[in-house]
Amino acid sequence: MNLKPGDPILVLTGAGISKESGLDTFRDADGIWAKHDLADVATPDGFRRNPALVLDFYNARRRQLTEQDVQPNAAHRALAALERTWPGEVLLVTQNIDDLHERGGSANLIHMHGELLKARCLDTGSVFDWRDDITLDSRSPASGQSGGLRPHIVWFGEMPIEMDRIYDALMTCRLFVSIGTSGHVYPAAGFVQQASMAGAWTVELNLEASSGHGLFDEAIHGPATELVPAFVDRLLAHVDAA
Ligand code: BJW
Repeated sequence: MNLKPGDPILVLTGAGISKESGLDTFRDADGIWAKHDLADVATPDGFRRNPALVLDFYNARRRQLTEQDVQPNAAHRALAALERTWPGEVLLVTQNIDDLHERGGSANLIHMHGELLKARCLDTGSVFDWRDDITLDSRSPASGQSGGLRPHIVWFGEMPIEMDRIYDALMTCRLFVSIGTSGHVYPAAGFVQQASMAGAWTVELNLEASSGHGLFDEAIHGPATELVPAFVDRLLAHVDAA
């Protein structure tokens, strides 16, 4: 890896980074898609067909995040330390809808698939902080309509958030690190090729080889709470040596 202190870094995270905090991944054997049909709970059609089912699915996940003792782990905290210490931009793009990166201390962060603790007005598209259940009767603060809210989540077939900013960062980063994602969902699964074509060194840190592991310059496999702090230490050694 030919990286200089100050070179821009882009980190992509997925559900695997929050697994050791107690949140399920999607495609592992015990994952969310083993218990729920994604066409029912994670598509605009599913929401049109049965909004109560979709709201319940996200209400339960929101309650788990706010009521159970779900805390950021060593991997979330290590990425925050990287952002604080690296003498250049560290942009964190997460596919996760939990708030564990923020609570771990990260600030330069894009939630490309939305946020569990936000709600969106169906009429105006305005987005609000929202920690309670969303029900069929919840009133939108923007339109005043009862039943006028949906979770602020990017479902299949919808455009992920802040894609222009992400593509700009993919073109300029010198290091691209993908953590805890299976590489099945686009456009995130294609980021490694875009960063690589733009000249970045690319690294996968994942429990097991992802579907696109062969596209990375380097792939290290194991639990995020071990791999990420060790990798951040390795990067920060560049700063100490400079
Ligand atoms: C550990 C670990 C530990 C376990 N330590 N690791 C080609 C090009 C473009 C689009 C498409 C395309 N083909 C199809 C599409 C459309 C579609 C898509 O990708 N479908 C595929 C299934 C084929 N994509 C879309 O519709 C997206 N929108 C879109 O494409 O708009 C048009 C567009 C075109 C071109 C440019 C830009 C835009 C929207 C996707 C929305 C995804 N939504 C979900 C659900 C909502 C959020 C929620 O409910 O939480 O987002 S699906 C679900 O998958 C969720 C996740 O964010 C996402 C990714 O999952 P992730 O994070 O990778 O989890 P897993 O479970 O798959 O993997 C976990 C990994 O962790 C595993 O590898 C484990 O081994 C590992 N792990 N423990 C480290 N301790």
